[in-house]
Amino acid sequence: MRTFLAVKPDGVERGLIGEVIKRIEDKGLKIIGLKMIWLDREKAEEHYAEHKGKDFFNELIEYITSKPIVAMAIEGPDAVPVVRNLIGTTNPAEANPGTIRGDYGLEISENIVHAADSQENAERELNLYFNEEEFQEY
Ligand code: 3AN
Repeated sequence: MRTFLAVKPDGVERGLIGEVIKRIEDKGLKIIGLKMIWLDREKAEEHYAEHKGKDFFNELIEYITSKPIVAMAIEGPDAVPVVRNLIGTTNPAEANPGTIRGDYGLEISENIVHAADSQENAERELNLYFNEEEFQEY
């Protein structure tokens, strides 16, 4: 199974790219695609389309486009739920210690990483950031 993860602007700025990669690799998951990109507003709105209309939408788009992000395609058994468990719950203040958000975050608006929450969203998000031929199968 494949999933999509992104280190968000606060994670990039704080120098947590390596820490996130380490946890994914330590778990035994395989990174098959990796790139740093600076989202424009249009692409950011497409990514977060499900949140359009919510009161935090504008703040979310401003934040996700404020600095580069690091996008990853990850492969492994049950990659979608396994990566969701690695990152922890949306609100870092409530996320369990041992998870990325639990160990490094405090604010819901700056929660370090994003990961797809279903197989359907994983495929949608992977298609948004990668072309199939960019994946390295090894
Ligand atoms: P997750 O990132 O755990 O899948 P979502 O999809 O519910 O969580 O939310 C997407 C992003 O929107 C979150 N990572 C967070 O940055 C932001 N967000 C969600 N809920 C709120 C909120 N109540 N206030 C501010 N930002 C929020």
